Amino acid sequence: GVALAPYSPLAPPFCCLTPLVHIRRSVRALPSNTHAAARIVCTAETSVEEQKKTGFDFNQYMGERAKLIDAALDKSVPMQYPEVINESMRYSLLAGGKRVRPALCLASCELVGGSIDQAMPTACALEMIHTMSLIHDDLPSMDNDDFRRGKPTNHKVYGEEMAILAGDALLSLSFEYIARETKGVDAQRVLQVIVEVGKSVGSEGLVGGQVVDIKSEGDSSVGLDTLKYIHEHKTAALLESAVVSGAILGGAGQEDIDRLRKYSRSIGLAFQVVDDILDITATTEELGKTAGKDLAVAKATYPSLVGLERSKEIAEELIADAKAQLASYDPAKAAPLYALAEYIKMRKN
Ligand code: GRG
Repeated sequence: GVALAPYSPLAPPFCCLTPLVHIRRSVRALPSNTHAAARIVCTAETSVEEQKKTGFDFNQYMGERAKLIDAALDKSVPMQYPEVINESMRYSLLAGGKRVRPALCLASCELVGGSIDQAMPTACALEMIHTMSLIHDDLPSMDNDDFRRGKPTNHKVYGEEMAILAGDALLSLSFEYIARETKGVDAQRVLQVIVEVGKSVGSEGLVGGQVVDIKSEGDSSVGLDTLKYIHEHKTAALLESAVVSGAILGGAGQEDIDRLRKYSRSIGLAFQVVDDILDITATTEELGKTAGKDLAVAKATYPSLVGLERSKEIAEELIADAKAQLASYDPAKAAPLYALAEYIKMRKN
């Protein structure tokens, strides 16, 4: 694979801050090139092939989008008293990451005729929520992980108390941010977005998925239905609310919303199926987080239940279903969502 979008992972002026006072001795920093690998990585062949077909340069597109998103995120959490919590929030929020959820939100908004500005506050909010879920997921009481996005996890740097609070503060800020910063969108639509995002985070979304995931650990009777529930809630729900929120903010009618919801459900499940595959096929360096974790804790995954080859076919089928939902749009306008779906299938990290 090749790194497709090399750009500065941490926005100034905080790129020089190294608040590592709480790092335990056992934590070794990953090699310095890990950070670039924690961004958009695809196979060279695939991206070239896709580009020839569509004339759309996904690499360039995501590089530009991530720069815009990173700049907006940088502004969203200012450094102020008590500094340590803002530093901890910024540490994880600006630690890189592929920015798939905000990119989906912006692309969906533009597809239905909206602008980047209309969707950017929600795009930032989605990344805040995603980041807080990663911070909490990595805690010793959950997955107990040392590395995320190629760096020591939040609690390894700031301690558990601060990591919990940083997650809480990011979650709270996300909803405040949508309500406070969304401009040029009818208030009713902003409310609709808050409901959509809220639903995708709580017990009907991420939290519900995480609960069933935790309860299923070590249970060898977990089957495909339970696994699908976990994946659809823990991972797909936020991707769905990213796409659907973008469409709502861009002024979409019900037909477009329904179509894009179907698209997002397919890419959402595919995203986690690919995650399951990468856990056994990619290295810790490539992933920027510990590889082989699912196998180590005997977690049910698509490869463990249906095998690696069938898992790849399922991802392929889901992405084909997603792309089919875009058939009625102008191909040039749908190119970003089309390429994002393709990327989710081919991604290497
Ligand atoms: C949401 C209130 C609230 C609590 C959190 C811990 C938890 C409840 C849920 C876990 C959610 C979780 C960690 C799901 C995994 C989703 C996933 C596939 C993450 C990896 O996403 P990428 O590959 O990561 O987009 P980057 O780092 O690129 O952003």
